[in-house]
Amino acid sequence: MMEKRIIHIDMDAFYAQVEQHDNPELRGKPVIVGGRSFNRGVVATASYEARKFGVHSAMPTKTAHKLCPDGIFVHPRFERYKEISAQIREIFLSYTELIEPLSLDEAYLDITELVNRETSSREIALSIQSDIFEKTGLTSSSGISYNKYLAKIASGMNKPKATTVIDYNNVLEILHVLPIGKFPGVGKVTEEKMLGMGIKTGKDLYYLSKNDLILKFGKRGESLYNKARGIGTNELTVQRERKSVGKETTFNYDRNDDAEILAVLEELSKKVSTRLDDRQLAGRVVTVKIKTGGFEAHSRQMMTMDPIFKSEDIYHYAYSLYHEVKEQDVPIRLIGVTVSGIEERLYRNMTIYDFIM
Ligand code: TTP
Repeated sequence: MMEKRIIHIDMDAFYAQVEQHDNPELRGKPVIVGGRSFNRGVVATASYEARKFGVHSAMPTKTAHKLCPDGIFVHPRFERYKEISAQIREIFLSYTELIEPLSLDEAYLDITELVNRETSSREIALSIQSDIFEKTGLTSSSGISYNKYLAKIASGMNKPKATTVIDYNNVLEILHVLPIGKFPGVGKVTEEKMLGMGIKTGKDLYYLSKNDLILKFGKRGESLYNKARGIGTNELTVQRERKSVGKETTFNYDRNDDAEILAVLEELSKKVSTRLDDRQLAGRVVTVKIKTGGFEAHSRQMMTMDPIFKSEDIYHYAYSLYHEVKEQDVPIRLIGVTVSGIEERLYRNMTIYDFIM
């Protein structure tokens, strides 16, 4: 079997670059895209000029102001980013249908079939990046490797405007010096924990035994062990259109106690939220359904003001729907909550409310 060739493509400072592209007077300047509300706003991203001041994604706008008082604060224009994202996907599709989008500006492509004696994977990546630039005027970076997580590491290594290959001959050398926080799947919390244990780089990780890692990090220990060694999946999850995300529970006896049932509903809302979050999705319709002890099914649904994904927002709607659908003194055997009207999320660790000016 032929070794897979996976490309990870990621636009450079995406939202900020779009703003600088569309408004030439912003070029070369520290541009900070995000919520402008001084007290509640959050930075979505910053141009490379602003990053020099230490400004970064998910930082409160207030902090960004302090670090970079001359920064130009810009409100995000999600519709525009979505439009460009669609143009980029068209370009990907002109190469292959094996695409796994990760967010608006980021995707894996499996180009194994396109590589041959005349055309290397690097040339294909460069060609995609130059198509993107021609069509949108925007720069991107790409990483190429034999599995997904290595391709992702590679695309981040030499940003911006870079094309980087990780192969068997350089993989350990690269992983050994990689800061632990740069390993995909190692979030802030795990990073802190690792630093506390003296694990600073991929090399430190490499020298821990599998048993030790499993002991300290549970199920993820094995994946961390593999990640230190260049081992990871090369199978893309080619996106299907998702219509809804729902969870339900059947009780082991019919229930009538509101507090008890609502506690379950809250748990279900959390699960739906996690599912949406994993896939960077949000939805506009919440449905609660119940089945009575007599097997009658009832449901109610409600449209939300904005696409939602946080568990407290889902539960907020589910809570009032429950009170509409549940009849007093009629015990139920099943309850479920579903979010539909699904769309891709335009912002990650924040809701639309964080952008209120
Ligand atoms: P990223 O690709 O993570 O970052 P980036 O494109 O801004 O910069 P880099 O060149 O370092 O890759 O995110 C893509 C877009 O998603 C980003 O431009 C803004 C948005 N975003 C948020 O809204 N919140 C976040 O916390 C992050 C990380 C990104």
